[in-house]
Amino acid sequence: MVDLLLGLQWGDEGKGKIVDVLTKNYDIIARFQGGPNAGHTLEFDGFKHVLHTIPSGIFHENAINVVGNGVVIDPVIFKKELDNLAKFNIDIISRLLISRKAHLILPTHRLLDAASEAAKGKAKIGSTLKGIGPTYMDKTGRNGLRVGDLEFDNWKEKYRNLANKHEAMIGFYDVDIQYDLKELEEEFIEGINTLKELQFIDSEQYMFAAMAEGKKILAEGAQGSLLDIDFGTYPYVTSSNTTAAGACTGLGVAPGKIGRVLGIFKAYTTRVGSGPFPTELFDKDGETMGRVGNEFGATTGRPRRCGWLDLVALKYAVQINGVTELMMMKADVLSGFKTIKVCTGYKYKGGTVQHLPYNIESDNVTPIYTELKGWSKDLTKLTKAGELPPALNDYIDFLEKALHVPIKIVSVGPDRLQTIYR
Ligand code: 2SA
Ligand code: MG
Repeated sequence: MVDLLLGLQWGDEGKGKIVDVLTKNYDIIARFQGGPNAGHTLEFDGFKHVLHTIPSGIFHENAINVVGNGVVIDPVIFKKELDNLAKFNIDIISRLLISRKAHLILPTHRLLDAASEAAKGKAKIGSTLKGIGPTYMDKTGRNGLRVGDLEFDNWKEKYRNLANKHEAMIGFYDVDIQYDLKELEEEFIEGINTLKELQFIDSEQYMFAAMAEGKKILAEGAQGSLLDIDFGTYPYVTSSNTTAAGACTGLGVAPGKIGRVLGIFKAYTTRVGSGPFPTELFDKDGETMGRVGNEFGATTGRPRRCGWLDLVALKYAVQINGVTELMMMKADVLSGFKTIKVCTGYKYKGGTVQHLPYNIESDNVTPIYTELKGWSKDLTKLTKAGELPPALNDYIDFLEKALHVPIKIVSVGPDRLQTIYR
C-alpha cells in the first residue's frame, strides 16, 4: 500500500516537517507532482533545511527517495539542492532515484513563465517563476523533454528545437524580458551533467516491485489542495494535480493501492501568490500570525498572506482527497489570541452556503465565523497530548466534529521534536 501525505490548504502547511517525522515508518518516500516551486522546510539538531525537488526523506539513512514521473525537474535548481546536501555525507546515489518519465524544466520555460506573468499585469498568478506552468504545458502539449531522453544521443537536438520554439514564443509576448541564453544554457548543461550521475528508473515498475515486496511507501504531496489545477481556485493555482488522484498518475499507483491519506493543515490559513482568500486578515491579527508564524515563502521569500481557518474549504479538501487522518500544524502560533475564529459558512448571493461556490472572490462570498475561546499557554515545550490547554482541545474537538476525521498529530513548533501524538 501507498500512504499519501497531502497539504489541504494553499501549500506551506508543514508537509516537509511531517514527512521527516514519519519517514522512520517508511521504506520509500516519493514525490509525485510539482517541482522546484515547492519549499519543504525541515528542522532538526538545530539545522534548518529547505528542499524543493528532493523528497523530504533524504536525511534518513534507511529511506529510498523517488522523484516520480509527475514531477518537473529543473536541473539547475536540482544541482543547487544537491550541493547544499553535500556537507551531510548522504549517499545520494543509492538513496535518490529519478523517474525517466519526469519532465525537464528548460531555462526558456522559466523565461516563458516570467513573460506570461509580466504580460498579465495585475492579473498575474503570483507564480514562483520556476517555469512550472510552461513545463506542464509542454508535457500536455506533447512537446516536453524528459529525463529518459538524456540517455539518448539526440537529446541536445530535441532541446534545441524546443528552446528555439520558446524563444519565438517569448517574442510573441509584448513584454521586455532581458536574458542571456548562453549563460543560462551553460548552467543548464552543468545541471544535466549532475543529474546524469544519478540513477534513472522506470518508477512505476519500481513501485510495482516495491509494493509486491511489501515495502512501506509514503507519497509526499507538494503545494496544497486549493492550488490543484482542477479543484483549486483556478486560474490562481499551480499546474499539477496536488490532490490524492495526482499520486496515482504521478507515480503509477492504482487507486486500490492507496492506503492512509494523511491530510495536513495549519491551525489558521496562509496563501502566497495571488488569488481569492475569503478569510484573509488585513489587521493586527493577520500581522501577528505572519510574524509569530514566520510566514515567508520558503522558495521565494515572499511574505505569505494570513487569515483564520476556513473550515468550508478544509472540508472540501478532506472530501476531494478522502482524508483518513488529520495533522494540525502551527497550533503554537495561535497562543495568545483571546478568541479564535473559524469560518463555517459563507454569505453568498443573499443566502448562506456551507460549500465552496464556483467563485470565492471577496465580492462574491463573505465568511461567517464561529468564535471559540483562545488560550495563552506557550505550547512550544509541550510533548504530551495531556498537556494541551482545554481551549485548544475544544478547538480540536470542534474541527473533528465538523470534519468527521480524527486529528492525530498536533505540531507545536518547527522542530522534529515539537510534535504531539493524539
Ligand atoms: P507556480 O510557481 O506557477 O506553481 O505558482 C502558481 C501558484 O501556486 C502557488 N505556489 C505555492 N504556494 C505556496 N507554497 C509554494 N511553495 C513555496 C513555499 C512558495 C514560495 O513553500 O513557500 O516560496 O513563494 C508554492 N508553489 C507554488 C504560487 O504562489 C501561485 O499562487
Ligand atoms: Mg512550502
